[in-house]
Amino acid sequence: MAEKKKNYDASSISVLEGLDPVRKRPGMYIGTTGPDGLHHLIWEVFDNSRDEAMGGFANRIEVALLPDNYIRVADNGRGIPVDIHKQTGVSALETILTVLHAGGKFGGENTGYKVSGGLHGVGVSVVNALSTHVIAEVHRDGAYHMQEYNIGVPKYKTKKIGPSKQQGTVITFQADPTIFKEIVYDWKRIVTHLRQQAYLVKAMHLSVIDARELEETQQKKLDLKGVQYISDLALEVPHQHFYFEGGLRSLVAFNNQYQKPVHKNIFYIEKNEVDSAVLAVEVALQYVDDLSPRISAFANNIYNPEHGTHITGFKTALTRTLNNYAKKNNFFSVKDKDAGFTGDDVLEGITAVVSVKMPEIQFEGQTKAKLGSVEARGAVESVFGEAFGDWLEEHPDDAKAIINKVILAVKARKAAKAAKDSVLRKGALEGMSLPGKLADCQSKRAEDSELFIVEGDSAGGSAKMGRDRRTQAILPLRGKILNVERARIDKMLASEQIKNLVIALGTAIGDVFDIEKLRYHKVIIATDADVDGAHIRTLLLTLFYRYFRPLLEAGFIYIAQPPLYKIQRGKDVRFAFTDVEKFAVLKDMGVEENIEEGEADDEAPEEEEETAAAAKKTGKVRIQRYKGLGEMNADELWETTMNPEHRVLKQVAIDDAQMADKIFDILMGTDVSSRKSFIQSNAKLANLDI
Ligand code: 0RA
Repeated sequence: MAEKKKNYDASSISVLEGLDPVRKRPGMYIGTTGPDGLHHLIWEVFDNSRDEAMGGFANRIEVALLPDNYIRVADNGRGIPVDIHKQTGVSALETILTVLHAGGKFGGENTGYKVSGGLHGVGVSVVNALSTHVIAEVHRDGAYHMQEYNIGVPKYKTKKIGPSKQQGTVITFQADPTIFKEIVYDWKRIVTHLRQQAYLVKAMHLSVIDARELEETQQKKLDLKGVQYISDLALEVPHQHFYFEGGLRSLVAFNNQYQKPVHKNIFYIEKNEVDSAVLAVEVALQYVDDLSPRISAFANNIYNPEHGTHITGFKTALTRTLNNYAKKNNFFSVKDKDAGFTGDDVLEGITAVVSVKMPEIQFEGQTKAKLGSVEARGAVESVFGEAFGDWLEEHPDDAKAIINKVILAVKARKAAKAAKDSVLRKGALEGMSLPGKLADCQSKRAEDSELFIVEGDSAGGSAKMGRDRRTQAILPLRGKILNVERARIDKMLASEQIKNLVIALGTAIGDVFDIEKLRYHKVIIATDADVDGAHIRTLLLTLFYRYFRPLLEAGFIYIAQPPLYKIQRGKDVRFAFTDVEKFAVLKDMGVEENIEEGEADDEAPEEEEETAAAAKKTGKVRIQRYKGLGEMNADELWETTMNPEHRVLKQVAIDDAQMADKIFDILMGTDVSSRKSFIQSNAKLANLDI
């Protein structure tokens, strides 16, 4: 690609520091040495290539997962400089890879585009320090250069291998297993993160390839020397390609793919060089037929799930602009003195993405979840407000549809408020005695207490008998709970089931929600391993997602994993949680034949005992498939599902709030056809994996 800005050479690197501190305290640089930190290595290397694309110097990036846990990131940018750096006396390439903070000092004034995000942008040298092996390849000025490193130490000087017609950088690294607890890359997570990144750089070709497992014939093709893109080798492996001409506009369209838009056109504005503190503001939005807002915020391409100053500015401008437009175009009745939209009214059903780029950036807290820089607020407010006002004037059909949608929200708000006030103020929840259905635990310390939400009265009965009553409380749920996705708080609390649950949790709900009052630090959903069970679980997760999100964020919500099979041979009783485990158990018992399969609810209990007794004598193996929790007796339920020493719990995490939101939308929202196709295509997945 053509060079745009002033030429850069090695002399601009100024800060010098070795890599020892990184290996001593990796957490300081990449957060954790768990899965987050491991994946952070990829983001770190990718970010450099992405910045090269954002600057207009590259338009193609490839991230490849290779055998032996190698990760490879390639781009067609300018190539990392290879000339000798004055201060270090070694190549700029070596300096960037072996000197802490050196990478970040490129860009800024030199290139005018690179913006540093703090945790991101710690530099590729950190990745080098935490890798057993790194290969850096540079195609630049007609030549192909290379250098390798072991745990951050160069194996040889940067060397010129030969001529090259290509241009760009390829970084291949292998994370150090003595640093990371476990080296397992999560394909889904990588694809999700990179897709999101692809939206942030317009018209960038981004490929993600999973070439970890290759057949022998394919393996031969994988001689990487001099090859810039593995995609070009046409391997038969999983891969994804992302290319979004419209940038954030495409992201809004993607977020709305399962929704019903209330107007046709997506609003979009991009403004560069807003003022001295803000390099760029970009906003896209479209309203859909839904109640909740979905706003995604980015600062320097870092996703901010907790929003911050840019979103504050956005909301202020949104409210003001829509009020002005409605007033000017006589949408408000003259008689109504209280006419006007509140901040909440204009957010109902909005899908928006706001992105800012700043040379100096401040986040609140360690995780970069919330933008703190004050300048972002005014910049977004003025850039977006002005552009959105103009757009409304130029798109009267869209404007009218949006205003009508907001007017509907106002009406609903007034109706709901009246109902909610009566429910909440009258103390329907607070001070109310615990529901009779709840078998509470003895402990009053939330840290020690667990609440099992159990499907059905019969399983509830077994759970009550089998539990450790000191710390385990049981709340049986009868049948389906209300689908809360589209219901308002007032309607929800009219449901006995939900009211019981809310009272049991102790936190109350809505404006008066208080996580400090939570009565259990483990809230465990225990439903059957069938379609109904999956549905109830989804409904509960929707409820938690919509109204008790802090509980999800704090990691208080779990899903019990009851076994699928009981396998018995004489006195030898074992449980299997998957089909694979079942076969392993059978193999371990030394049987592949002579198996008797049974289902408890086809047989009377006496018969079952007889069969078991017969099994003891003949050495026959009996396999029972549990259709529901209710089929287990109290002891079995305790032993397999409730006993903290043996049970398996799956913690529900909102790793990616957007992804969870999407699944709930599909499963619970208005768009019936996409729900159908989602359920059909995911029918085999037993767990709703959010
Ligand atoms: C420093 C200076 C220049 C480019 C880069 C670094 C650079 C780094 C990475 C990391 C991955 N891909 C990259 N591409 C470029 C500017 C070089 C110039 O002015 O020619």
